[in-house]
Amino acid sequence: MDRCYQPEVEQASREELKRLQSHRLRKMVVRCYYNVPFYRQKFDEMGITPDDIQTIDDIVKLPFTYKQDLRDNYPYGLFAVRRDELVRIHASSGTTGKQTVVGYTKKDLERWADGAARAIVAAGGTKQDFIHVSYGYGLFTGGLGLHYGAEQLGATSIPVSSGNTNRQVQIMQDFGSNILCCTPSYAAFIGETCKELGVDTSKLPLRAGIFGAEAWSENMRREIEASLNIKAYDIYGLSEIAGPGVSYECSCQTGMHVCEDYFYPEIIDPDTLQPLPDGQEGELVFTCIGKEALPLVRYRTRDICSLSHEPCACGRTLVKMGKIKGRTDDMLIIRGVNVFPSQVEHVLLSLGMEPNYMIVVDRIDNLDTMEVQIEMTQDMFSDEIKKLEEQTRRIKAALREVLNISATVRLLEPKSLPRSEGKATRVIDKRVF
Ligand code: DLL
Repeated sequence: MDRCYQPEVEQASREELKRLQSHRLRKMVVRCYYNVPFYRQKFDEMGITPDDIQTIDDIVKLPFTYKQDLRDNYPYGLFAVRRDELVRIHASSGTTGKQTVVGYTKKDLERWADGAARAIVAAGGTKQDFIHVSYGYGLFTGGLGLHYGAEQLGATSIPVSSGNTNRQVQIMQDFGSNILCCTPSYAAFIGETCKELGVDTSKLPLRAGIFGAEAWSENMRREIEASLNIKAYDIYGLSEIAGPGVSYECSCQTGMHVCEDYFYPEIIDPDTLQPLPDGQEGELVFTCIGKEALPLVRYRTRDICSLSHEPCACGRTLVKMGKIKGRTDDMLIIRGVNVFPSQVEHVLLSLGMEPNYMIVVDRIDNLDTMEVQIEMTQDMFSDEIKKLEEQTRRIKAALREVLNISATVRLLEPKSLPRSEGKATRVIDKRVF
């Protein structure tokens, strides 16, 4: 059995959790109805009042909230507290349109730090550990999220932030980092840099990594574990709900336990909007039952995964969400076939390639085309042309088998694709819709 940071919640019975969730949902609905005009109007339109919400099962009566609602009420329109109660602002990166602004009260920050502390303990962290935080610090929630989680636990945070990769390796060696926190793509790059610098990672005190903020495959996990000689744990979060620590992996690594005392998850069919049972994949929806500043109701994350209430051998009773397959808005539709970048990554790594690739989608003569550009490893680079052609054929066949469409494969010279220090960009879509 794993050690837990807050066993009274992480190992609570389903009945206890349900009682707590019902109590918090009732309080939250009152807060939204009386403090947020946007929600009052929505509830009124649907003919519901706070009295209609008694238990957590009543959650299905509530309206959904969309990213667009945050944009329409930019920057602070959905906040449920006075300005003087706010202690922190963050914002989501937002590649399209306006970024979304989120706010936290002191209590919100403590609860978010609880989530991140739970994640560190679930990854085997203790007060004795040095937590090397290489997520970006700033409006992005990654850096400060793990930072406060480490301090809340009583561990020692090393707030390196992202970038300057040689220096990251130097700090890991000199300061004795035990747990590395960054995006999986940056972890892969740090592993590659260690190799280049001739650093023997088996000699480092580094034991574990807490990696999230982007989708990554099981093969990518194995690749990072081997290159850094650690155990790699997944962590999930999103600015609108809280940063990293909304859910986290335990030593069983069969899904991420959701902090469902603060963030209540549902899976819905994105087309019919109906809730889906355990095990079925759909869109993840969160309700912030434990937040004061920005208590979003049934927020549609666009992330695709499934939930499981199966007992976990780690001893935690908190529901688990499966690995995120992708986002509904990341999914590429190529000649009518749904393709997730994570599927491409899975194929490449299973063939022993490195996780350095780019997917280029275009439309030529009204037909979608997909090119997968892959960096050759040093070994491949020295191979003869015939061998390379054979490799290309093998990759093409494997991609076709998994994706059900054909793609062209272009092998690039080693180190020709940009490395990511944060969330990696894997797709260039040149089509005009
Ligand atoms: O990425 C918060 C975070 C920081 C999570 C550090 C984990 C570690 P946003 O920038 O708002 O927040 O992006 C949120 O990133 O809706 C998912 O699509 C994706 N995402 C986050 N964690 C994971 C994960 C942070 N473990 C969006 N696996 C989310 C897959 C993830 N996707």
